Amino acid sequence: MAQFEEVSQKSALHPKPAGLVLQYGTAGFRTNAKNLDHVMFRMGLLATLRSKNTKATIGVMVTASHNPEEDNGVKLIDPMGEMVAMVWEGYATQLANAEQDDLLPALKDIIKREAINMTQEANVFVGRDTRSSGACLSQAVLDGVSTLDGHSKDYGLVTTPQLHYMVCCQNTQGQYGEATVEGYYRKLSQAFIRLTKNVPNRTDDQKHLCVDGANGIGALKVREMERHLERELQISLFNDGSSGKLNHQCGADFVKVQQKAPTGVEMTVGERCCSFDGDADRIVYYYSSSAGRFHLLDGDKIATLISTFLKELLTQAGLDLKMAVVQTAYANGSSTQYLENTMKVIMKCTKTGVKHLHHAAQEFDIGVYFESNGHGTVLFSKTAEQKIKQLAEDSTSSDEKKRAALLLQNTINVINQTVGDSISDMLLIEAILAIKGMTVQQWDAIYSDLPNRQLKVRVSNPRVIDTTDAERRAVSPAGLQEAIDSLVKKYRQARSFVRPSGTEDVVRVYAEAETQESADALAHEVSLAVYRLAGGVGDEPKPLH
Ligand code: G16
Repeated sequence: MAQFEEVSQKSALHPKPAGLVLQYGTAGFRTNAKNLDHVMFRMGLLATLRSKNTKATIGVMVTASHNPEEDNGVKLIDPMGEMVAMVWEGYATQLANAEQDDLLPALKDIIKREAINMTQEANVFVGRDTRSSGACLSQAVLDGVSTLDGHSKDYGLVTTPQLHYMVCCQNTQGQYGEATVEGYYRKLSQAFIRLTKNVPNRTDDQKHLCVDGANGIGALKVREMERHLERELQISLFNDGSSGKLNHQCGADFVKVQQKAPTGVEMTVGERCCSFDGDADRIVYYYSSSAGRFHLLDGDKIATLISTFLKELLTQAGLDLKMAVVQTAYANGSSTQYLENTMKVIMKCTKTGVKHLHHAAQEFDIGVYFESNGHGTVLFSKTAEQKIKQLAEDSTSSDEKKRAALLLQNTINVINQTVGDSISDMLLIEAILAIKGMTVQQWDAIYSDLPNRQLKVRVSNPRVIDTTDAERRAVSPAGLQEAIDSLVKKYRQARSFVRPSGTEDVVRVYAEAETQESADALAHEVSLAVYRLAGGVGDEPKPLH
């Protein structure tokens, strides 16, 4: 077939560095941008196959999200805007690692296994974040698509969740919205304005928010969106990319892991601030108190705020819908306890990676899922959406029920259900705070986080660590879990786990305990155990204090 000859010819223009082995990790491939040209070309080929296979549009987002500027990566998006199916992650890894001569056989193998009709049309949407390597790399994706005669649409600079949204809109024939960036702004901002417009006594302070754009794509896009918000939300934007470096000492990952304010943000005492990450699919909030203390409101606090709000509305509406909150092992123990025991919400715990949380959330009428790092959204089942719509349109229902149903309807429209989305989550949080007349301090006071610490340990191969029980226990290397168990016993209210990162070449260590000193000491001791038992490289981890 002519297509296959072209694959052979064109792939030679996107050569694979010999011996390089990469894995489709937590959220796609991620490494130094210099090593990614062949991966991008091949992901263009794979997305075309996936499109033929599903008879739908597929998305390819060129981004390394929270990683440093010099890295890049790629995330594949399935027809409903969700992360690509697991079995295709495996194909992605096979294709990325095939040496030049093995590429065509690897491609043919996928075609055979999935019984793909190569005469079927294919459509691929491509987007990229602001990394300087992005333009060339997305061109390589487009080359891959055209090599297999696929059609493509290049959205250029967009946030990751915007591309997920476009894919979903396209495949639902516009039912989810219009597959344009303007359409996205219109849908979200109209819902936000409907939610907030009639809130009585909203002060200027409540309408004002400081946003740290991480010097990335989120900064560009939030600025574009602002004019649609009719001053119902007034944003002071910092780290807008005009001078600082992407994700450097700023952005959601920095703020969450370091538990401190980003550089470049002028915060006044008590002011509500938030940070996006490098591709604007995560968000965390924070403020500083008069004593100079930094207060972080992470994904767990966001999930609590949203699920409390939704539960209240469901009660007011008299709707019997099953709601659950999905978290990962990183969820602060206090948040899980509060949601389970005080709020009486169904709780689920999955492995890290929104693909896992998303699937777990789909099992409920309303699934609120958030990772502590601020990556999350809310999913509504078709049944839930229909019941809410019926109630909102029912002329016989009481004013209270109708009001709750209308709020729920607009809430659904402000949310990007395809994936976590900094901009959409920000609008939802701002609307909830406005409707509830709540300050960021009152939100923060819902429960107190257990002090915690996250560390990274470099080892020669992070994958020697294997885990079970939603990553809460290590099954290898031998002796590691026993070591963690005996360290945890030394501290009160303590918990710790370790797992290989799927986006960086490190092992992640998490510890929480009754005091910050204990959490820090435990995290350090567990890091040492990892270093010694899992083949640490470089210097031994040093104590934090
Ligand atoms: C990605 C994933 C998240 C995950 C994070 C860290 O985020 O989408 O679900 O929590 O990586 O993963 P890991 O601990 O395996 O490195 P992002 O925002 O970087 O795409």
